[in-house]
Amino acid sequence: MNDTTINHDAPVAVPPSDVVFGSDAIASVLRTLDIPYIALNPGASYRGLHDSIVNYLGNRTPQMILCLHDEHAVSIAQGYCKASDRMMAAALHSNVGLMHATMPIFNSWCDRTPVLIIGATGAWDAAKRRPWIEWIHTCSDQAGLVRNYTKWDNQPGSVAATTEALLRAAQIAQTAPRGPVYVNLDVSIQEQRLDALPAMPDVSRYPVPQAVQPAPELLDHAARLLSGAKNPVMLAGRCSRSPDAWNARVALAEKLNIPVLTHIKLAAAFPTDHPLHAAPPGNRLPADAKKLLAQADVILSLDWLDLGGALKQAADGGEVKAKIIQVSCDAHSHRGWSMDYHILPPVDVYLMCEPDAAVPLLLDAVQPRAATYKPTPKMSPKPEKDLTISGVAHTLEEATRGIERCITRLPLGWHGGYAHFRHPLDYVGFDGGGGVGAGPGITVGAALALKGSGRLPIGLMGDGDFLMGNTAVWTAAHYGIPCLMIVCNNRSYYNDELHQERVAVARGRPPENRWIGQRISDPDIDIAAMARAQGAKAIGPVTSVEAMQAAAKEGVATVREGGVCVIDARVMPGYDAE
Ligand SMILES: Cc1ncc(C[n+]2csc(CCOP(=O)(O)OP(=O)(O)O)c2C)c(N)n1
Ligand SMILES: [Mg+2]
Repeated sequence: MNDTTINHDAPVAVPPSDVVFGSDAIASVLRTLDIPYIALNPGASYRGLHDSIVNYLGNRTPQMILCLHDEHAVSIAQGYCKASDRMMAAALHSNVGLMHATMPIFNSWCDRTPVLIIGATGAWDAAKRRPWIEWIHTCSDQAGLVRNYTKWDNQPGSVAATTEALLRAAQIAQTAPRGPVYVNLDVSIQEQRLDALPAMPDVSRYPVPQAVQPAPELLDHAARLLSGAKNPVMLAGRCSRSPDAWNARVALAEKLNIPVLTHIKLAAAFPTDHPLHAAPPGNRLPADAKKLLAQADVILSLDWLDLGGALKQAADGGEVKAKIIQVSCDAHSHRGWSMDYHILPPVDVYLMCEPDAAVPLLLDAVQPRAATYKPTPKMSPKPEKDLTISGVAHTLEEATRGIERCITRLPLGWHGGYAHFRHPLDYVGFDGGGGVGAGPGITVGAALALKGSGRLPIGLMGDGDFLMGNTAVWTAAHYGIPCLMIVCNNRSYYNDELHQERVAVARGRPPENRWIGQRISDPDIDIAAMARAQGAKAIGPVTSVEAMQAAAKEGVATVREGGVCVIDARVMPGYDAE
Protein backbone atom coordinates (compact mmCIF):
# COMPACT_ATOMS: atom_id res chain seq x y z
CA MET A 1 0.00 0.00 0.00
CA ASN A 2 2.95 2.37 0.48
CA ASP A 3 4.57 2.15 -2.94
CA THR A 4 3.93 5.47 -4.67
CA THR A 5 5.26 4.38 -8.05
CA ILE A 6 3.07 3.15 -10.86
CA ASN A 7 3.99 0.83 -13.72
CA HIS A 8 6.41 2.49 -16.10
CA ASP A 9 6.51 1.90 -19.85
CA ALA A 10 10.32 2.03 -20.03
CA PRO A 11 11.89 3.14 -23.32
CA VAL A 12 15.04 1.40 -24.60
CA ALA A 13 18.25 3.41 -24.16
CA VAL A 14 18.67 6.24 -26.64
CA PRO A 15 22.20 6.68 -28.08
CA PRO A 16 23.79 9.96 -26.91
CA SER A 17 23.45 12.79 -29.43
CA ASP A 18 23.92 16.55 -29.61
CA VAL A 19 20.94 16.95 -31.89
CA VAL A 20 17.98 18.59 -30.17
CA PHE A 21 14.56 19.66 -31.35
CA GLY A 22 12.01 22.25 -30.34
CA SER A 23 9.89 19.70 -28.52
CA ASP A 24 12.94 18.57 -26.48
CA ALA A 25 13.04 22.09 -25.09
CA ILE A 26 9.27 22.11 -24.52
CA ALA A 27 9.39 18.74 -22.74
CA SER A 28 12.29 20.00 -20.63
CA VAL A 29 10.19 22.96 -19.52
CA LEU A 30 7.46 20.54 -18.39
CA ARG A 31 10.12 18.75 -16.35
CA THR A 32 11.43 22.01 -14.94
CA LEU A 33 7.86 22.74 -13.85
CA ASP A 34 7.90 19.35 -12.09
CA ILE A 35 4.81 18.10 -13.92
CA PRO A 36 4.55 14.51 -12.64
CA TYR A 37 2.31 12.99 -15.30
CA ILE A 38 0.82 13.85 -18.65
CA ALA A 39 -2.38 11.97 -19.48
CA LEU A 40 -2.99 11.63 -23.17
CA ASN A 41 -4.51 9.98 -26.16
CA PRO A 42 -1.89 10.17 -28.92
CA GLY A 43 -2.00 12.23 -32.09
CA ALA A 44 0.42 13.29 -34.83
CA SER A 45 -0.13 16.97 -34.06
CA TYR A 46 2.11 16.46 -31.05
CA ARG A 47 4.25 13.59 -32.29
CA GLY A 48 7.30 15.80 -31.71
CA LEU A 49 6.48 16.31 -28.05
CA HIS A 50 5.51 12.63 -27.72
CA ASP A 51 8.94 11.61 -29.01
CA SER A 52 10.67 14.07 -26.68
CA ILE A 53 8.88 12.78 -23.59
CA VAL A 54 9.77 9.17 -24.49
CA ASN A 55 13.21 9.48 -26.09
CA TYR A 56 14.55 12.66 -24.56
CA LEU A 57 13.11 12.51 -21.02
CA GLY A 58 12.94 8.72 -20.74
CA ASN A 59 9.19 8.93 -20.05
CA ARG A 60 9.71 10.41 -16.58
CA THR A 61 8.55 13.74 -15.12
CA PRO A 62 6.28 13.87 -16.89
CA GLN A 63 5.40 10.22 -17.29
CA MET A 64 2.80 9.43 -19.92
CA ILE A 65 -0.54 8.08 -18.77
CA LEU A 66 -2.17 6.58 -21.84
CA CYS A 67 -5.95 6.98 -21.98
CA LEU A 68 -8.47 5.30 -24.25
CA HIS A 69 -10.48 8.48 -24.67
CA ASP A 70 -9.36 12.11 -24.75
CA GLU A 71 -12.05 12.85 -22.16
CA HIS A 72 -10.35 10.60 -19.65
CA ALA A 73 -7.04 12.42 -20.04
CA VAL A 74 -8.54 15.62 -18.64
CA SER A 75 -10.75 13.88 -16.06
CA ILE A 76 -7.72 11.98 -14.74
CA ALA A 77 -5.74 15.22 -14.44
CA GLN A 78 -8.74 16.81 -12.70
CA GLY A 79 -9.06 13.89 -10.27
CA TYR A 80 -5.32 13.95 -9.57
CA CYS A 81 -5.52 17.59 -8.62
CA LYS A 82 -8.67 17.13 -6.55
CA ALA A 83 -6.87 14.64 -4.32
CA SER A 84 -3.48 16.36 -4.18
CA ASP A 85 -3.97 20.11 -4.81
CA ARG A 86 -1.19 19.54 -7.36
CA MET A 87 -1.38 20.40 -11.06
CA MET A 88 -1.12 17.66 -13.67
CA ALA A 89 -1.00 17.90 -17.46
CA ALA A 90 -3.12 16.42 -20.23
CA ALA A 91 -2.18 16.39 -23.93
CA LEU A 92 -4.90 16.56 -26.58
CA HIS A 93 -4.57 15.96 -30.31
CA SER A 94 -5.22 19.04 -32.43
CA ASN A 95 -8.83 20.01 -32.90
CA VAL A 96 -10.49 16.58 -32.70
CA GLY A 97 -8.93 15.47 -29.39
CA LEU A 98 -9.78 18.85 -27.96
CA MET A 99 -13.36 18.51 -29.21
CA HIS A 100 -13.65 15.17 -27.41
CA ALA A 101 -12.30 16.68 -24.21
CA THR A 102 -14.42 19.82 -24.02
CA MET A 103 -16.73 18.36 -21.37
CA PRO A 104 -14.07 17.53 -18.76
CA ILE A 105 -12.41 20.87 -19.45
CA PHE A 106 -15.74 22.47 -18.58
CA ASN A 107 -15.96 20.20 -15.50
CA SER A 108 -12.48 21.33 -14.43
CA TRP A 109 -13.43 24.95 -15.01
CA CYS A 110 -16.54 24.73 -12.82
CA ASP A 111 -14.55 22.71 -10.27
CA ARG A 112 -11.85 25.44 -10.13
CA THR A 113 -9.24 22.77 -10.81
CA PRO A 114 -5.92 23.63 -12.44
CA VAL A 115 -5.18 21.35 -15.39
CA LEU A 116 -2.35 22.19 -17.76
CA ILE A 117 -3.78 21.26 -21.14
CA ILE A 118 -1.26 20.87 -23.93
CA GLY A 119 -2.92 21.11 -27.30
CA ALA A 120 -1.37 20.90 -30.74
CA THR A 121 -2.05 22.04 -34.26
CA GLY A 122 -0.84 21.39 -37.76
CA ALA A 123 1.74 23.90 -38.99
CA TRP A 124 0.40 27.43 -38.79
CA ASP A 125 2.70 28.23 -41.71
CA ALA A 126 0.59 26.81 -44.56
CA ALA A 127 3.67 26.25 -46.70
CA LYS A 128 4.87 23.67 -44.18
CA ARG A 129 1.55 21.83 -43.77
CA ARG A 130 1.34 18.19 -44.83
CA PRO A 131 -1.46 17.65 -47.36
CA TRP A 132 -4.94 16.68 -46.13
CA ILE A 133 -4.41 15.60 -42.53
CA GLU A 134 -2.65 18.71 -41.31
CA TRP A 135 -5.16 20.87 -43.17
CA ILE A 136 -8.21 19.28 -41.53
CA HIS A 137 -6.44 19.37 -38.19
CA THR A 138 -5.47 23.02 -38.36
CA CYS A 139 -8.00 25.66 -37.53
CA SER A 140 -7.99 29.35 -36.85
CA ASP A 141 -8.21 30.12 -33.17
CA GLN A 142 -8.37 26.50 -32.03
CA ALA A 143 -8.46 27.65 -28.41
CA GLY A 144 -11.73 29.39 -29.23
CA LEU A 145 -13.31 25.96 -28.69
CA VAL A 146 -12.52 26.15 -24.97
CA ARG A 147 -11.79 29.85 -24.29
CA ASN A 148 -15.06 30.35 -22.46
CA TYR A 149 -14.13 27.80 -19.84
CA THR A 150 -10.37 28.07 -19.52
CA LYS A 151 -8.50 30.72 -17.57
CA TRP A 152 -5.99 31.44 -20.31
CA ASP A 153 -4.83 30.14 -23.67
CA ASN A 154 -2.01 30.72 -26.06
CA GLN A 155 -0.56 29.47 -29.35
CA PRO A 156 3.11 30.45 -29.03
CA GLY A 157 5.05 31.25 -32.20
CA SER A 158 8.53 30.00 -31.23
CA VAL A 159 10.31 27.70 -28.79
CA ALA A 160 11.21 30.68 -26.59
CA ALA A 161 7.60 31.86 -26.65
CA THR A 162 6.45 28.34 -25.72
CA THR A 163 8.66 28.39 -22.63
CA GLU A 164 7.13 31.65 -21.53
CA ALA A 165 3.62 30.41 -22.35
CA LEU A 166 4.08 27.28 -20.21
CA LEU A 167 5.43 29.29 -17.27
CA ARG A 168 2.55 31.74 -17.53
CA ALA A 169 0.00 28.95 -17.97
CA ALA A 170 1.24 27.13 -14.86
CA GLN A 171 1.15 30.33 -12.85
CA ILE A 172 -2.33 31.37 -13.97
CA ALA A 173 -3.83 27.88 -13.56
CA GLN A 174 -2.66 27.66 -9.96
CA THR A 175 -3.57 31.18 -8.90
CA ALA A 176 -6.91 31.30 -7.08
CA PRO A 177 -9.55 30.97 -8.33
CA ARG A 178 -7.82 28.11 -10.12
CA GLY A 179 -8.77 26.56 -13.42
CA PRO A 180 -7.67 24.84 -16.61
CA VAL A 181 -5.37 26.55 -19.12
CA TYR A 182 -4.65 25.67 -22.74
CA VAL A 183 -1.31 25.95 -24.59
CA ASN A 184 -1.48 24.99 -28.25
CA LEU A 185 1.80 23.75 -29.77
CA ASP A 186 2.48 24.23 -33.46
CA VAL A 187 3.73 20.95 -34.97
CA SER A 188 6.53 22.70 -36.87
CA ILE A 189 7.82 24.47 -33.75
CA GLN A 190 7.92 21.09 -32.01
CA GLU A 191 9.74 19.45 -34.91
CA GLN A 192 12.21 22.22 -35.71
CA ARG A 193 15.87 21.39 -35.15
CA LEU A 194 17.69 23.55 -32.62
CA ASP A 195 21.38 24.41 -32.41
CA ALA A 196 21.34 23.66 -28.70
CA LEU A 197 18.91 23.18 -25.85
CA PRO A 198 18.03 26.65 -24.59
CA ALA A 199 18.80 27.45 -20.96
CA MET A 200 15.92 26.38 -18.74
CA PRO A 201 14.14 29.10 -16.78
CA ASP A 202 14.53 29.39 -13.02
CA VAL A 203 10.94 28.45 -12.18
CA SER A 204 11.33 29.70 -8.62
CA ARG A 205 11.22 33.20 -10.13
CA TYR A 206 7.81 32.54 -11.69
CA PRO A 207 6.01 31.34 -8.61
CA VAL A 208 2.33 31.05 -7.91
CA PRO A 209 1.60 34.23 -5.95
CA GLN A 210 1.15 34.10 -2.20
CA ALA A 211 -2.49 33.90 -1.12
CA VAL A 212 -4.11 37.34 -0.91
CA GLN A 213 -4.77 38.37 2.69
CA PRO A 214 -8.02 40.07 3.69
CA ALA A 215 -7.97 43.77 4.58
CA PRO A 216 -7.60 44.18 8.40
CA GLU A 217 -10.66 46.43 8.73
CA LEU A 218 -12.87 43.93 6.89
CA LEU A 219 -11.51 41.09 8.97
CA ASP A 220 -12.22 43.11 12.10
CA HIS A 221 -15.77 43.85 10.94
CA ALA A 222 -16.40 40.16 10.20
CA ALA A 223 -14.94 39.11 13.56
CA ARG A 224 -17.15 41.59 15.44
CA LEU A 225 -20.28 40.41 13.64
CA LEU A 226 -19.48 36.77 14.37
CA SER A 227 -18.49 37.33 18.01
CA GLY A 228 -21.72 39.19 18.73
CA ALA A 229 -24.06 36.97 16.75
CA LYS A 230 -27.02 35.23 18.38
CA ASN A 231 -27.63 32.62 15.70
CA PRO A 232 -24.67 32.48 13.33
CA VAL A 233 -24.21 29.81 10.64
CA MET A 234 -21.04 28.80 8.80
CA LEU A 235 -21.25 27.56 5.21
CA ALA A 236 -18.05 25.57 4.68
CA GLY A 237 -17.56 25.65 0.89
CA ARG A 238 -14.54 25.41 -1.43
CA CYS A 239 -11.24 24.84 0.34
CA SER A 240 -7.92 23.03 -0.04
CA ARG A 241 -7.07 19.49 1.08
CA SER A 242 -4.73 20.86 3.75
CA PRO A 243 -5.20 19.27 7.21
CA ASP A 244 -3.95 22.52 8.82
CA ALA A 245 -6.64 24.53 7.05
CA TRP A 246 -9.20 21.89 8.09
CA ASN A 247 -8.10 22.12 11.73
CA ALA A 248 -8.32 25.91 11.65
CA ARG A 249 -11.91 25.72 10.34
CA VAL A 250 -12.86 23.28 13.08
CA ALA A 251 -11.19 25.49 15.70
CA LEU A 252 -13.04 28.56 14.40
CA ALA A 253 -16.37 26.73 14.49
CA GLU A 254 -15.69 25.51 18.04
CA LYS A 255 -14.56 28.91 19.30
CA LEU A 256 -17.74 30.47 17.91
CA ASN A 257 -19.99 27.50 18.69
CA ILE A 258 -21.37 28.03 15.22
CA PRO A 259 -23.35 25.35 13.38
CA VAL A 260 -21.75 24.38 10.07
CA LEU A 261 -23.20 23.21 6.77
CA THR A 262 -21.23 21.45 4.03
CA HIS A 263 -22.00 20.94 0.32
CA ILE A 264 -22.39 17.50 -1.27
CA LYS A 265 -20.95 18.81 -4.57
CA LEU A 266 -17.78 20.06 -2.86
CA ALA A 267 -14.89 18.20 -1.29
CA ALA A 268 -14.95 17.50 2.45
CA ALA A 269 -14.69 20.78 4.36
CA PHE A 270 -15.72 19.91 7.91
CA PRO A 271 -16.12 16.71 9.94
CA THR A 272 -19.69 15.63 9.25
CA ASP A 273 -19.93 13.73 12.55
CA HIS A 274 -18.92 16.81 14.55
CA PRO A 275 -21.70 18.00 16.91
CA LEU A 276 -21.63 21.37 15.12
CA HIS A 277 -22.21 19.83 11.68
CA ALA A 278 -25.86 20.71 11.43
CA ALA A 279 -27.39 18.66 8.60
CA PRO A 280 -26.31 16.04 6.06
CA PRO A 281 -25.47 17.75 2.76
CA GLY A 282 -28.00 17.28 -0.03
CA ASN A 283 -28.49 18.20 -3.68
CA ARG A 284 -30.85 20.87 -2.42
CA LEU A 285 -30.66 22.42 1.04
CA PRO A 286 -32.11 19.97 3.57
CA ALA A 287 -35.03 21.28 5.65
CA ASP A 288 -32.89 21.64 8.80
CA ALA A 289 -30.35 23.68 6.89
CA LYS A 290 -33.01 25.98 5.43
CA LYS A 291 -34.40 26.59 8.89
CA LEU A 292 -30.98 27.44 10.29
CA LEU A 293 -30.29 29.93 7.52
CA ALA A 294 -33.76 31.47 7.77
CA GLN A 295 -33.27 32.06 11.51
CA ALA A 296 -29.63 33.16 11.30
CA ASP A 297 -28.53 36.70 12.17
CA VAL A 298 -25.00 36.26 10.73
CA ILE A 299 -23.99 33.89 7.90
CA LEU A 300 -20.32 33.22 7.26
CA SER A 301 -19.90 31.90 3.72
CA LEU A 302 -16.50 30.30 3.17
CA ASP A 303 -16.66 30.31 -0.63
CA TRP A 304 -19.99 28.46 -0.67
CA LEU A 305 -20.67 27.12 -4.13
CA ASP A 306 -24.05 28.82 -4.52
CA LEU A 307 -24.58 31.35 -1.75
CA GLY A 308 -27.36 33.19 -3.60
CA GLY A 309 -29.16 29.91 -4.26
CA ALA A 310 -28.85 28.80 -0.63
CA LEU A 311 -30.29 32.11 0.59
CA LYS A 312 -33.12 31.89 -1.94
CA GLN A 313 -34.04 28.38 -0.82
CA ALA A 314 -33.90 29.40 2.84
CA ALA A 315 -35.94 32.58 2.30
CA ASP A 316 -38.70 30.61 0.56
CA GLY A 317 -40.03 33.61 -1.36
CA GLY A 318 -39.10 36.12 1.35
CA GLU A 319 -35.72 37.53 2.26
CA VAL A 320 -33.01 36.21 4.55
CA LYS A 321 -32.46 38.80 7.28
CA ALA A 322 -28.95 37.78 8.30
CA LYS A 323 -25.84 39.88 7.78
CA ILE A 324 -23.78 38.05 5.17
CA ILE A 325 -20.01 37.67 5.37
CA GLN A 326 -18.67 36.39 2.08
CA VAL A 327 -15.12 35.01 1.97
CA SER A 328 -14.39 34.23 -1.66
CA CYS A 329 -12.23 35.37 -4.53
CA ASP A 330 -14.29 33.36 -7.02
CA ALA A 331 -15.66 36.49 -8.71
CA HIS A 332 -12.25 36.89 -10.40
CA SER A 333 -13.35 33.99 -12.64
CA HIS A 334 -16.86 35.26 -13.37
CA ARG A 335 -17.26 36.14 -17.03
CA GLY A 336 -19.98 36.39 -19.62
CA TRP A 337 -20.31 32.93 -21.11
CA SER A 338 -20.87 30.51 -18.24
CA MET A 339 -23.39 31.19 -15.50
CA ASP A 340 -21.59 28.92 -13.06
CA TYR A 341 -21.39 31.90 -10.70
CA HIS A 342 -25.04 31.23 -9.74
CA ILE A 343 -27.45 33.73 -8.14
CA LEU A 344 -25.89 37.04 -7.08
CA PRO A 345 -25.93 37.01 -3.27
CA PRO A 346 -26.37 40.09 -1.09
CA VAL A 347 -23.18 40.64 0.94
CA ASP A 348 -22.51 42.93 3.93
CA VAL A 349 -18.82 42.17 4.48
CA TYR A 350 -16.84 40.90 1.48
CA LEU A 351 -13.41 39.37 2.12
CA MET A 352 -12.16 38.77 -1.40
CA CYS A 353 -9.65 36.05 -0.57
CA GLU A 354 -9.54 32.31 -0.18
CA PRO A 355 -11.16 30.98 2.99
CA ASP A 356 -7.93 29.15 3.86
CA ALA A 357 -6.23 32.57 4.14
CA ALA A 358 -9.00 34.21 6.16
CA VAL A 359 -9.96 31.45 8.59
CA PRO A 360 -6.77 31.43 10.75
CA LEU A 361 -7.00 35.23 11.01
CA LEU A 362 -10.68 35.06 11.96
CA LEU A 363 -9.82 32.40 14.52
CA ASP A 364 -7.48 34.86 16.25
CA ALA A 365 -9.81 37.81 15.89
CA VAL A 366 -13.15 36.42 17.12
CA GLN A 367 -14.27 36.24 20.76
CA PRO A 368 -15.43 32.85 22.06
CA ARG A 369 -19.20 32.56 21.88
CA ALA A 370 -21.46 30.56 24.19
CA ALA A 371 -23.33 27.69 22.57
CA THR A 372 -26.82 28.45 21.29
CA TYR A 373 -27.06 25.59 18.82
CA LYS A 374 -28.47 22.23 19.89
CA PRO A 375 -26.99 19.36 17.88
CA THR A 376 -29.44 17.09 16.07
CA PRO A 377 -28.98 13.31 16.03
CA LYS A 378 -26.97 12.05 13.04
CA MET A 379 -28.42 9.38 10.77
CA SER A 380 -26.58 6.46 9.25
CA PRO A 381 -27.56 4.21 6.33
CA LYS A 382 -29.80 1.29 7.09
CA PRO A 383 -29.77 -1.94 5.16
CA GLU A 384 -33.03 -2.63 3.35
CA LYS A 385 -34.36 -5.91 2.03
CA ASP A 386 -33.62 -5.18 -1.61
CA LEU A 387 -30.26 -3.81 -2.66
CA THR A 388 -30.42 -0.02 -2.78
CA ILE A 389 -27.85 2.77 -2.76
CA SER A 390 -28.43 2.91 0.99
CA GLY A 391 -27.59 -0.80 1.22
CA VAL A 392 -24.43 -0.29 -0.82
CA ALA A 393 -23.44 2.54 1.52
CA HIS A 394 -24.10 0.38 4.56
CA THR A 395 -22.04 -2.56 3.32
CA LEU A 396 -19.22 -0.21 2.31
CA GLU A 397 -19.17 1.28 5.82
CA GLU A 398 -18.76 -2.22 7.24
CA ALA A 399 -16.11 -3.25 4.73
CA THR A 400 -13.99 -0.12 5.31
CA ARG A 401 -14.31 0.18 9.09
CA GLY A 402 -10.95 1.32 10.45
CA ILE A 403 -9.58 1.84 6.93
CA GLU A 404 -8.72 5.28 5.55
CA ARG A 405 -10.59 5.86 2.33
CA CYS A 406 -11.17 8.62 -0.20
CA ILE A 407 -14.59 8.82 -1.83
CA THR A 408 -13.82 10.03 -5.35
CA ARG A 409 -17.37 10.14 -6.68
CA LEU A 410 -20.91 9.75 -5.38
CA PRO A 411 -23.98 8.67 -7.34
CA LEU A 412 -26.80 11.16 -7.82
CA GLY A 413 -29.15 9.26 -5.49
CA TRP A 414 -26.75 9.38 -2.54
CA HIS A 415 -28.03 10.83 0.72
CA GLY A 416 -25.51 12.99 2.55
CA GLY A 417 -26.09 11.02 5.75
CA TYR A 418 -24.82 7.75 4.27
CA ALA A 419 -21.16 8.36 5.08
CA HIS A 420 -19.17 10.62 7.34
CA PHE A 421 -16.15 12.61 6.25
CA ARG A 422 -13.60 13.23 8.98
CA HIS A 423 -10.54 14.27 6.99
CA PRO A 424 -10.06 16.56 3.97
CA LEU A 425 -9.19 13.55 1.85
CA ASP A 426 -12.24 11.52 2.86
CA TYR A 427 -14.18 13.01 -0.05
CA VAL A 428 -13.11 15.05 -3.10
CA GLY A 429 -16.52 16.27 -4.28
CA PHE A 430 -18.42 16.10 -7.57
CA ASP A 431 -17.30 16.65 -11.15
CA GLY A 432 -17.89 20.41 -11.12
CA GLY A 433 -19.79 20.87 -14.35
CA GLY A 434 -22.37 18.10 -14.12
CA GLY A 435 -20.87 16.35 -17.14
CA VAL A 436 -21.84 12.67 -16.93
CA GLY A 437 -19.01 10.26 -17.80
CA ALA A 438 -16.28 11.80 -15.67
CA GLY A 439 -16.70 9.49 -12.66
CA PRO A 440 -14.28 6.73 -13.77
CA GLY A 441 -11.59 9.19 -14.96
CA ILE A 442 -11.77 11.33 -11.83
CA THR A 443 -11.54 8.16 -9.73
CA VAL A 444 -8.43 6.97 -11.58
CA GLY A 445 -6.82 10.42 -11.33
CA ALA A 446 -7.51 10.73 -7.61
CA ALA A 447 -6.22 7.17 -7.14
CA LEU A 448 -3.03 8.11 -9.01
CA ALA A 449 -2.48 10.97 -6.55
CA LEU A 450 -3.27 8.72 -3.58
CA LYS A 451 -1.08 5.79 -4.67
CA GLY A 452 1.10 4.75 -1.76
CA SER A 453 -0.74 6.94 0.75
CA GLY A 454 -2.49 3.98 2.34
CA ARG A 455 -5.81 5.66 1.60
CA LEU A 456 -8.27 3.58 -0.40
CA PRO A 457 -9.81 5.37 -3.42
CA ILE A 458 -13.47 4.48 -3.90
CA GLY A 459 -15.69 5.87 -6.63
CA LEU A 460 -19.42 5.19 -6.32
CA MET A 461 -21.08 6.08 -9.58
CA GLY A 462 -24.20 5.64 -11.67
CA ASP A 463 -24.29 3.13 -14.51
CA GLY A 464 -24.79 5.99 -16.97
CA ASP A 465 -21.68 7.69 -15.65
CA PHE A 466 -19.65 4.46 -15.70
CA LEU A 467 -20.75 3.43 -19.18
CA MET A 468 -19.67 6.74 -20.72
CA GLY A 469 -16.29 6.73 -18.99
CA ASN A 470 -15.60 3.06 -18.36
CA THR A 471 -12.47 2.66 -20.50
CA ALA A 472 -10.58 4.67 -17.88
CA VAL A 473 -10.52 1.30 -16.06
CA TRP A 474 -7.88 0.07 -18.51
CA THR A 475 -5.60 2.98 -17.63
CA ALA A 476 -5.84 2.06 -13.94
CA ALA A 477 -5.17 -1.62 -14.73
CA HIS A 478 -2.26 -0.90 -17.09
CA TYR A 479 -0.41 1.44 -14.73
CA GLY A 480 -1.27 -0.46 -11.54
CA ILE A 481 -3.30 2.33 -9.95
CA PRO A 482 -5.37 0.69 -7.22
CA CYS A 483 -8.98 1.85 -6.98
CA LEU A 484 -12.45 0.52 -6.33
CA MET A 485 -15.39 1.51 -8.51
CA ILE A 486 -18.83 0.59 -7.28
CA VAL A 487 -21.37 1.03 -10.04
CA CYS A 488 -24.76 1.76 -8.49
CA ASN A 489 -26.44 0.18 -11.45
CA ASN A 490 -30.15 1.00 -11.62
CA ARG A 491 -30.06 0.22 -15.37
CA SER A 492 -31.35 3.65 -16.14
CA TYR A 493 -30.60 7.31 -16.57
CA TYR A 494 -32.81 7.46 -13.53
CA ASN A 495 -32.30 11.16 -12.78
CA ASP A 496 -33.98 11.86 -16.10
CA GLU A 497 -36.73 9.32 -15.58
CA LEU A 498 -37.74 11.50 -12.66
CA HIS A 499 -37.72 14.55 -14.93
CA GLN A 500 -39.99 12.79 -17.45
CA GLU A 501 -42.31 11.80 -14.64
CA ARG A 502 -42.52 15.40 -13.41
CA VAL A 503 -43.27 16.69 -16.90
CA ALA A 504 -45.88 14.01 -17.55
CA VAL A 505 -47.63 14.67 -14.22
CA ALA A 506 -47.59 18.42 -14.83
CA ARG A 507 -49.17 17.84 -18.25
CA GLY A 508 -51.68 15.23 -17.11
CA ARG A 509 -50.00 12.52 -19.19
CA PRO A 510 -49.15 8.95 -18.06
CA PRO A 511 -46.03 8.93 -15.85
CA GLU A 512 -45.73 5.17 -16.50
CA ASN A 513 -44.00 6.05 -19.76
CA ARG A 514 -41.14 7.76 -17.97
CA TRP A 515 -38.79 4.84 -18.63
CA ILE A 516 -38.89 5.13 -22.42
CA GLY A 517 -35.66 6.59 -23.74
CA GLN A 518 -34.17 6.22 -20.25
CA ARG A 519 -33.85 2.54 -19.24
CA ILE A 520 -30.60 0.77 -20.04
CA SER A 521 -31.95 -2.79 -20.11
CA ASP A 522 -33.07 -5.44 -22.58
CA PRO A 523 -30.35 -6.39 -22.96
CA ASP A 524 -28.85 -5.66 -19.54
CA ILE A 525 -25.24 -4.60 -19.87
CA ASP A 526 -22.69 -6.89 -18.23
CA ILE A 527 -20.66 -4.19 -16.50
CA ALA A 528 -18.43 -6.73 -14.77
CA ALA A 529 -17.49 -8.17 -18.17
CA MET A 530 -16.55 -4.69 -19.40
CA ALA A 531 -14.23 -4.25 -16.43
CA ARG A 532 -12.79 -7.75 -16.71
CA ALA A 533 -12.09 -7.21 -20.40
CA GLN A 534 -9.82 -4.34 -19.41
CA GLY A 535 -7.81 -6.32 -16.86
CA ALA A 536 -9.64 -5.33 -13.69
CA LYS A 537 -11.04 -7.65 -11.07
CA ALA A 538 -14.79 -7.60 -11.53
CA ILE A 539 -17.60 -8.64 -9.22
CA GLY A 540 -21.23 -8.90 -10.17
CA PRO A 541 -23.94 -8.50 -11.04
CA VAL A 542 -24.58 -8.22 -7.29
CA THR A 543 -28.29 -8.34 -6.56
CA SER A 544 -28.73 -8.85 -2.81
CA VAL A 545 -27.56 -7.15 0.39
CA GLU A 546 -25.74 -10.35 1.44
CA ALA A 547 -23.90 -10.61 -1.86
CA MET A 548 -23.03 -6.93 -1.64
CA GLN A 549 -21.51 -7.45 1.81
CA ALA A 550 -19.21 -10.10 0.39
CA ALA A 551 -18.48 -8.05 -2.74
CA ALA A 552 -17.55 -4.93 -0.76
CA LYS A 553 -15.17 -6.97 1.43
CA GLU A 554 -13.59 -8.62 -1.59
CA GLY A 555 -13.33 -5.34 -3.46
CA VAL A 556 -11.64 -3.60 -0.54
CA ALA A 557 -9.21 -6.49 -0.09
CA THR A 558 -8.39 -6.48 -3.82
CA VAL A 559 -7.59 -2.78 -3.82
CA ARG A 560 -5.55 -3.01 -0.62
CA GLU A 561 -3.43 -5.58 -2.38
CA GLY A 562 -2.86 -3.14 -5.23
CA GLY A 563 -5.61 -4.23 -7.62
CA VAL A 564 -8.31 -2.45 -9.57
CA CYS A 565 -11.82 -3.66 -8.85
CA VAL A 566 -15.23 -2.86 -10.30
CA ILE A 567 -18.43 -4.01 -8.61
CA ASP A 568 -21.68 -4.09 -10.59
CA ALA A 569 -24.20 -3.39 -7.81
CA ARG A 570 -27.68 -3.84 -9.26
CA VAL A 571 -29.52 -1.34 -7.09
CA MET A 572 -33.26 -0.72 -7.07
CA PRO A 573 -34.15 2.54 -8.80
CA GLY A 574 -34.88 5.22 -6.22
CA TYR A 575 -33.28 8.27 -4.72
CA ASP A 576 -32.89 9.09 -1.05
CA ALA A 577 -31.16 12.37 -1.77
CA GLU A 578 -33.12 15.51 -1.01
C1 LIG B 1 -22.63 14.52 -20.77
C2 LIG B 1 -23.99 14.50 -20.18
N1 LIG B 1 -25.01 13.92 -20.86
C3 LIG B 1 -26.25 13.91 -20.32
C4 LIG B 1 -26.49 14.50 -19.11
C5 LIG B 1 -27.91 14.53 -18.53
N2 LIG B 1 -27.97 13.66 -17.35
C6 LIG B 1 -27.90 14.13 -16.10
S1 LIG B 1 -28.00 12.96 -14.95
C7 LIG B 1 -28.14 11.77 -16.11
C8 LIG B 1 -28.33 10.33 -15.73
C9 LIG B 1 -27.07 9.69 -15.31
O1 LIG B 1 -27.29 8.33 -15.16
P1 LIG B 1 -26.58 7.49 -14.04
O2 LIG B 1 -25.16 7.88 -13.95
O3 LIG B 1 -26.89 6.07 -14.27
O4 LIG B 1 -27.26 8.01 -12.69
P2 LIG B 1 -28.80 7.83 -12.25
O5 LIG B 1 -29.50 9.03 -12.80
O6 LIG B 1 -29.32 6.57 -12.80
O7 LIG B 1 -28.79 7.85 -10.77
C10 LIG B 1 -28.10 12.30 -17.39
C11 LIG B 1 -28.19 11.51 -18.64
C12 LIG B 1 -25.41 15.11 -18.45
N3 LIG B 1 -25.55 15.74 -17.28
N4 LIG B 1 -24.16 15.07 -18.98
MG1 LIG C 1 -28.39 4.89 -13.56
